[in-house]
Amino acid sequence: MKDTKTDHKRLLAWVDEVKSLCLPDRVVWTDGSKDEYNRLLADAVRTGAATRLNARKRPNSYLFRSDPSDVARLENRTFIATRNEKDAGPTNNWIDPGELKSTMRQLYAGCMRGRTMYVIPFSMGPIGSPIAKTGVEITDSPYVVVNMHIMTRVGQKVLEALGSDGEFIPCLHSIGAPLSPGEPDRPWPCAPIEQKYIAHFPEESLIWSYGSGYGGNALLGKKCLALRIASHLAHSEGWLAEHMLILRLTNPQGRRFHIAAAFPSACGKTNLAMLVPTIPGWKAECIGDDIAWMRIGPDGRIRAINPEAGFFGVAPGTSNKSNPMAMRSIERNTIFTNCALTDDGDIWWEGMDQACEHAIDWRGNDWTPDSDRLAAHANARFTAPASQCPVICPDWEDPAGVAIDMFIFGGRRSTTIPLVHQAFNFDHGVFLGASAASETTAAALDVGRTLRRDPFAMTPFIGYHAGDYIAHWFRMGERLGAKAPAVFFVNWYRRDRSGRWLWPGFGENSRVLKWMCERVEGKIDAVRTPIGWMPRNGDLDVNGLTIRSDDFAELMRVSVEPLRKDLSDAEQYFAQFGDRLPDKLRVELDAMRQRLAAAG
Ligand code: OXD
Ligand code: MN
Repeated sequence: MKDTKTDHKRLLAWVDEVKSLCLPDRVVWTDGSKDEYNRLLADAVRTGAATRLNARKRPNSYLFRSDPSDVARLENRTFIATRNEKDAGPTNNWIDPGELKSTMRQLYAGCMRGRTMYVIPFSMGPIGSPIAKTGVEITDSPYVVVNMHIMTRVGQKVLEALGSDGEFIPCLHSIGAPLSPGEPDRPWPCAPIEQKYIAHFPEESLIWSYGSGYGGNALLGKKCLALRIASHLAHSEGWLAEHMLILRLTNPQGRRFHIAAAFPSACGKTNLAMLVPTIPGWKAECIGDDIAWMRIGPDGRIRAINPEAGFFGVAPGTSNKSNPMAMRSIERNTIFTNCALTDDGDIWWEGMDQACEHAIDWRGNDWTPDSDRLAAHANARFTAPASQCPVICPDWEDPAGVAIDMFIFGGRRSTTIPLVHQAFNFDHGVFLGASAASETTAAALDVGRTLRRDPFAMTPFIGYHAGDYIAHWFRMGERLGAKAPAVFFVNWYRRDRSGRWLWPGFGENSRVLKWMCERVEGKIDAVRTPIGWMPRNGDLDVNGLTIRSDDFAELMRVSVEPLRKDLSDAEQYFAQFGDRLPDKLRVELDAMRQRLAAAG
């Protein structure tokens, strides 16, 4: 056990309490050093939990394979435990906090026997920044410790900033797999599904997670703290904690625009965050790829920081075509989870640039292209330091954040929603964000696609009632007044009748961003349509792009009938919020209905 380098009484008392409950063999305070990181990974290789990749191919990088039952976030096992069930709202799973704590205390009792309990002081946001929040995660997973090293700022310097009485958010995690004396460990120990709980107690800013070692269930700074608990805090303190990338775009004249954009999982958020513009003279720099914390600054504008320090990205589909900057970010010092291992000791996944003839798949079995299984799990991940991204913005860690010029919402829609439209005003923008939806599957074309309503891409991450959350966005708009960012809605995924994509996407999306910037600058007019402002003929720069004019017309088509159906689907969804649905949303719904009636 390392010497404890804090005299923070509440923290020490909590660590003692958890130790007495979970009964680990030893307690280690993580110091955040390179040495500690390397030592933990060397141990993981020695015990068979990880494979060190070929250092000539991918220096200082490792591959972990999870248990097949522990591969993703578990929305059904994620709980918002508020005193009053109504406060969790219809989009969250609720259990009474007393009952949940008593169930989980029984699971935690002795759950770290035979293991080391790590105490990880971490900061979300630059250490000491007024926008940052401190958390302390207690875990019995070395995999969690090394991932937290990359995804957050960890260790002694956080304790120093915390001082002897600073506020911290306690985050308790156990994989739920105690070891009896002499019992051999498994490469990825975890508890059975029915014992897994990802529990949030927002009224006391407390997180308890049990049974899963994977991603958002276990790296508690990310979805649990930076979104669910932070969204609850943001609601009461008057700021925003959002599932958004942050991007800086610079036009050929040197004017900078800052964009915060929300898309549901698997809609290309990381790709847009690291966009390489195809239009001459434009430059894009990444500030964050998943989470934005935003406050109104002294100048009355909304300013955003990325609270994370790394990328926990979905690997399959990432390639030099879809995201060259992500490929370069993961060339070294990266942890891979559930990717395939090639014969020359590198990683591989479906959608990578080069084909693979033979590999060991994510379950540890031989794999060839003839296998009827995927080589990498569809939710295989890379964990890489943000500082390794070649297009990371030089001031991405500025504690003051960047002033946001525009919000973008979007989803995966094969029909109905055009490539781009702009909200008439901020309230209309809140309506666009609130009614966002995305297709959950791209299986058979135009049959069996299910549409999931996902307000602000936050459904799994709102730590309180979703109706109150929408009302909070309207209130932020009232406070921002004329300084509120412009709001846009995009759909990169529209298809023609045969299922062919109509828009090339990736770097070409810069053309759409250029139109937005010109709108923000007030340089160009737009066409008023029932859903919002859209580009006039010739305003969207398609120079050098081979796109057929009939495809372009289809991409931009606004048809009343499908939009009416979409509106009624949204209304049915909103009905579940009852009297917590803000009046302003009802006003926007009525206005949209009237505009469609007038157009039809
Ligand atoms: C993520 C997610 O892991 O949104 O970022 O699921
Ligand atoms: Mn995400």
